[in-house]
Amino acid sequence: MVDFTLTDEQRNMRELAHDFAEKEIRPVAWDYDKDGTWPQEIIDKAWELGLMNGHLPEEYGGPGLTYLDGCVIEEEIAWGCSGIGTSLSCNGLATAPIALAASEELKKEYLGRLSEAPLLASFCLTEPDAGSDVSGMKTNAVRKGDKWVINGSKCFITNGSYANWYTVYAKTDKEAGHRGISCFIVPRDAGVIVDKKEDKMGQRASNTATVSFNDVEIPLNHLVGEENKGFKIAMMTLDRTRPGVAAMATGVARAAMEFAVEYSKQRVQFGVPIAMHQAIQFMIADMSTKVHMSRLATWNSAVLLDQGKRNTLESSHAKRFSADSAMEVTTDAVQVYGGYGFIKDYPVEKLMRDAKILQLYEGTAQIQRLVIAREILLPRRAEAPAAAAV
Ligand code: COS
Repeated sequence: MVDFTLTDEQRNMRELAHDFAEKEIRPVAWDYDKDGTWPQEIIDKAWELGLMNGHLPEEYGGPGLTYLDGCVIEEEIAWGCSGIGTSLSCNGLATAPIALAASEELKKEYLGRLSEAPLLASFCLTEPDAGSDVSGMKTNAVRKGDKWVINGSKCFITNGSYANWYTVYAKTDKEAGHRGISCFIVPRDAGVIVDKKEDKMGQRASNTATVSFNDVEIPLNHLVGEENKGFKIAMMTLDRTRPGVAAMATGVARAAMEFAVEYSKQRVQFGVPIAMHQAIQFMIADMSTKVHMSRLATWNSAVLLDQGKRNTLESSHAKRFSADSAMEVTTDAVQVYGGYGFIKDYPVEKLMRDAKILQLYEGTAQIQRLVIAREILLPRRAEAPAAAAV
């Protein structure tokens, strides 16, 4: 049956998230953006209310929400502020590889930590010379006695300055390309260095840092999954987290559309509210279609995961379409505001800046197209169900 009717429980969750976004996030979002303020207070409150770590399985102290539940929550939070939303949801990215492939011992310890306190974890894949091309990474891990020794540097790491532990990808076989990458858990206190906090165009309340590993030693059992199987773990992780980014993009687009609708009813030009002009009506109509289609694509990609199916194609469809739509809708919202839209006193200027990163992080719009093209031309879906052991 094709049915996207939310259950009573999902509607309640959406209401809780919306209420939180409206009362706790919106009133401070533009101030936090201005100064790039770290939203620790909001993180603590969201954690208390169960608006973080929804994905954590019940056996490790989490609520075990579905992927669809997560998308419903993330759209509302991003409607409030996608920068704060990124800070709140990043644990999902760091923990997906652990839930997929880590030993029971690691899951208990590291997933358990996030259930017990409002702590953060970061996902460390990108490097200065290895963004889209994951296999080009230089960070390496070498086995020495009863330790792994990690050396290298990761950039653009969300929550990097504040993370309690890091999911780190490193080369364990330099000659083997993508088949020579492994995944590790690195606790912060193992000696992780946080080098640089980025000063960003948008989503300024989120923290983006460079983290480095200089002879950082971790126990052998901190390898996640099998040695040299990290690339697949990373790809399977992104299949699971791109729906969340698509949901955030839907929230940003929806917020921009709502502001544009309100403004168009108040702003009078040529003797009538500008909403009476067809030029504006068509922009509003396109915004509404894009928000609607973004949500449908997002929910579809999440539901496939909840059904235990591989969603690589749909996840990239959702991420690509929703992020591009958020950029278009926020740009048009600025257009509806006219010159005022370009001024920081008006809300849509921030939304347009915030939208840009949605087309960049967790795989650029071009990488999503690459994945889509490959899935169409060389379908792999039969080969690997979503929950396949890595
Ligand atoms: N699920 C499971 N396995 C997957 C997979 C997926 N979604 N996607 C690829 N794989 C597997 C392939 O089946 C292949 O397996 P074999 O080793 O058995 O042949 C292997 O992974 C390599 O796949 P591929 O040849 O497609 O790898 P490429 O090096 O060409 O890279 C892209 C593919 C570009 C899609 C990948 O590097 C990517 O997603 N880059 C963007 C990374 C990103 O999003 N960065 C953002 C930072 S994270 S916030």
